[in-house]
Amino acid sequence: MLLASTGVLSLALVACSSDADADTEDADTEATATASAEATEAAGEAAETEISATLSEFAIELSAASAPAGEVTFTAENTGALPHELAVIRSDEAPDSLLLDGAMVDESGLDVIGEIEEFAAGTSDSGTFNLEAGNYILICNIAGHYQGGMFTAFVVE
Ligand SMILES: [Cu+2]
Repeated sequence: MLLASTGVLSLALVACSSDADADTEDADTEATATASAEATEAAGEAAETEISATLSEFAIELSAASAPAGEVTFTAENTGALPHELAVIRSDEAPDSLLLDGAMVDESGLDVIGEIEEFAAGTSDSGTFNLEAGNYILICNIAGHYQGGMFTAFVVE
């Protein structure tokens, strides 16, 4: 009887001490993560931002209208019935005032940073662009889609 009680007591002590170890490890991990975030800020490294874009007929909706300068990843979901694309253009023009060439925006005089090329309805695609501070316009430049309303402003600060 006495031996059995001692055994239970020992087990309880072991359990306690292993809990304590686990807590200490958690605290260490948090401290490391915090220090790392502070080091990144201190070094002035470029931010990495993720923005969700929803493409449909005929609109582009973003999860945020701005981002800090740096790497911006747009994850675009095509919720429409047609293929769509997402082009990133640096421009101070109003989003609805780009010059047309037929049924498409004339990209020849524009600062096109890059694009997520045409992808099918019901699918998603993503693209990462290194964006400097400035004004941007995101468009879908499939014939007729810009005129339909597939444009939106985006600001990089
Ligand atoms: Cu489109």
